[in-house]
Amino acid sequence: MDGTRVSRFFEGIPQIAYEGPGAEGEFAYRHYNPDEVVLGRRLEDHLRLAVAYWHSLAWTGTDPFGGPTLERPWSGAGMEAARLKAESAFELFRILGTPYFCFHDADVRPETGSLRENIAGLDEIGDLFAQKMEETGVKLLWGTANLFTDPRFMAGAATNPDPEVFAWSAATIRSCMDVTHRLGGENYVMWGGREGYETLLNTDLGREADQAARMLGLVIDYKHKIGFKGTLLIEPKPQEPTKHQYDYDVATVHGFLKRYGFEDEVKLNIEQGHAILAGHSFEHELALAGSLGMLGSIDMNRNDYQSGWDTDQFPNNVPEVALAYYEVLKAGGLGTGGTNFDARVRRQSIDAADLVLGHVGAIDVCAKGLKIAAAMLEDGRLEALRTERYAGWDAPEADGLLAGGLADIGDRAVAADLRPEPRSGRQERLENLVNRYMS
Ligand code: XLS
Ligand code: NI
Ligand code: NI
Repeated sequence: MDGTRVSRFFEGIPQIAYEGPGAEGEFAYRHYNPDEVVLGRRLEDHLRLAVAYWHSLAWTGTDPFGGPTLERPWSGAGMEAARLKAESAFELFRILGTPYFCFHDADVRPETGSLRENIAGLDEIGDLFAQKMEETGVKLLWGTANLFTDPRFMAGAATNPDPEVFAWSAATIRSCMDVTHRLGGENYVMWGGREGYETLLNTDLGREADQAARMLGLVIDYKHKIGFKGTLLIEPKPQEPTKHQYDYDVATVHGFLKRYGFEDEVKLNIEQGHAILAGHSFEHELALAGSLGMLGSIDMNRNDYQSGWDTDQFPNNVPEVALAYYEVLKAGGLGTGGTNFDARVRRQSIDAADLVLGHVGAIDVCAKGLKIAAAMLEDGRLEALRTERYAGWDAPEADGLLAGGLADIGDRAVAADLRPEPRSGRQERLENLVNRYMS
């Protein structure tokens, strides 16, 4: 193993430590003190930060108009490069002090065109991960299968018109669940990849939904068969790569799970950028998942509000992140989930320092956001005002007024000559209150 190439790449980059808001240099955490206790829990245990292998190790900087810009010592095909990439990954985790990582099979092993060899490559890197995890204490937040990059998946995986692709996908998912289980992964994620359509002219929507449900049923059975105790998570996204992705948003996935009876088996991995693409805010998706009892984990990033595609930028908007964590805290925290940085540096950010500092800034934004959210919750004024808004429903008169059927309620309302008084929703006052926590 050419460890010197890895250390040369990260040369001059110190291990990042908490130095407080007054820190002078770039290579420091100003807000992320893992041991700081917030609402009775260490910050590290609230956030459960994870580095995404695909963006931070595997991505080469390509875009639809240009080739690779990010030259890494571990770039290249073959198992030797894959092993070097794994060494580099753990060096990055050490520098950042992040407790978790996430990966797809295709991020960590070469694509060989043979199922047998792909699985063998994954298993070999899995062994290397096991050893590095043992040495460093870094843990696996989730594993997942890449069922979208190779051309065999161009018409989907589970929803493909070709049953052989379904079988290939099943074999791949099984191998990814096996390695996730073996590494003590705390969740297993299913993002729809190319489960969607480009044109309705060649697509049977009903059949494809049944195929997706069939695969999910197999995954759930297998999870129980192998005794995997982690959480199964579906990650909604409305479009990209397909024109219409079936797992559009939280509400759509919830409907799908209910329709096939899987709602108690699966939770949701919610990504900021995907929420924006679906025409929602991040906090909307989180609040809805929270109210459904389905909030599982978050893919933290930010999306460009003008672009219309998934820009996967590192988060840097503290008020947005604070409102997101407010919903997370209200839902009782992340449970087995965490904060996975599904985010990448821009393709001109070619230096090792860019890669490291992209994470550092994002981690501080999350730390600050979570602390603001905790302060809002602890202070209680926002929740008190919300409760007060619905207080009428808890009054005994409401029970009397609303008893019985539509005709009973109607008769009573007419007899009482009800004239409900409009009351302010106080939005501006609530927004002003929220802004007072943000500084
Ligand atoms: C793509 C998704 C993907 C999932 C994992 O848009 O965010 O990265 O998180 O397959
Ligand atoms: Ni994601
Ligand atoms: Ni995404």
